[in-house]
Amino acid sequence: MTYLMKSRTGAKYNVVMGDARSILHVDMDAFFAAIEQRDHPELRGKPLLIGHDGPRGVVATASYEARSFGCHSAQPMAIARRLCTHAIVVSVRGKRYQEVSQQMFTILDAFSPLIEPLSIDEAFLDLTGTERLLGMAQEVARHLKDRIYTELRLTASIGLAPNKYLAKLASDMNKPDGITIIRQEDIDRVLPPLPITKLWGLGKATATKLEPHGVKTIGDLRRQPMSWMKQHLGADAERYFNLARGIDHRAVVPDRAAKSIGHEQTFEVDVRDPGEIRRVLFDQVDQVARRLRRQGLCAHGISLKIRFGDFETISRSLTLRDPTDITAELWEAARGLFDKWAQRFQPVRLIGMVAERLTKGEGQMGLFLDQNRERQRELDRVADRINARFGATTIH
Ligand code: TTP
Ligand code: MG
Repeated sequence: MTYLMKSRTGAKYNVVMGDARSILHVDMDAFFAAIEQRDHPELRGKPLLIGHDGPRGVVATASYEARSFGCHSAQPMAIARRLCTHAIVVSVRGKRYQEVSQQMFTILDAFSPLIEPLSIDEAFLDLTGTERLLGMAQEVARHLKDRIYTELRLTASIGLAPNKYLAKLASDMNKPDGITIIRQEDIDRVLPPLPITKLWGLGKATATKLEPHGVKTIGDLRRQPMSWMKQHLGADAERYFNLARGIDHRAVVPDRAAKSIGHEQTFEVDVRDPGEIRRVLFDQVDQVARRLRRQGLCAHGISLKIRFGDFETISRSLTLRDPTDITAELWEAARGLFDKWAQRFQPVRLIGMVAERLTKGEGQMGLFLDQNRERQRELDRVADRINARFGATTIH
């Protein structure tokens, strides 16, 4: 439990008891749309639909102006356009959003060593024990939002809570541009009225299944005994039982503990030009290599993921002769795999690259006697420094 206390001088500080944690969840507001409005002032204040404007097009996200007409992510573009006839449709600029995402994560790095990325625009930060260094969680949240706005001209919403589930729930409660705190003592007031789909992982299908039993809200579910839960929710019963009571012991797992680091991109239409796929793949390798180096990791293997328009997905992988974090070496391996596959190229819907079987990098210890490798490594270091100062894709 965390209590807020006031000292005689009026300064507030946290008294943490037991195993109480302080978890922050940050989620950018209308991320792709906000970037477009920032980069193109003429789009500000207008309803935007980001996505491909074709018969098969889907909305990636809608600006808040368009959301008031009922437009939202994953909606067919044709339907969104009907709901908001004056909306402006803007194509997805994946590379740009990745760049801004990296800048956002660089800002987060200053706030906690324990950062778990959840998606392109959201992350958990464990702030437990950082009060003396950074101030109280609320102040950290405000400061973080200010930094994001000052440096990126974008707004984020933040949730603060004793665990991951509640923090994520909280960040969604006052979107956009909000800070929401759920304290231990708020749980029994905040959770019961919410629909059960607010339980992490519980989808519409399960909700529809439970509805005939009179279970619509988290409060309804809390009234069911464990035997009922087991009967209707099977292996997930215990997890939902706990979540419904605001209990979630999962740790914030930083990226560096990740077993793999990857990037993938879905195209709006199938890409017929192998050269274009190769360019996208190069960017992915570059980003992955940079993340490996930032986290002091080397990959023992890589794999490519390729999906076609009919959703068939194949993968190709190889083990590297020496584990590496060197861009040129990872690219050589990825390019080799790709070119071999591309001998019988067919149009591609999604391309992805993953660095696998990661270990703490040997690179930093200067064990490499191979001069050529040392030179590559120095080049990467220079590029990383320049990119850190001037933004993500200044130099390859
Ligand atoms: P979200 O954080 O879910 O959505 P958002 O940032 O646009 O809006 P908000 O958080 O304020 O509700 O997703 C982040 C980005 O990921 C989003 O801008 C576009 C992309 N995205 C898709 O491409 N398809 C999807 O189905 C979803 C949900 C998101
Ligand atoms: Mg978001």
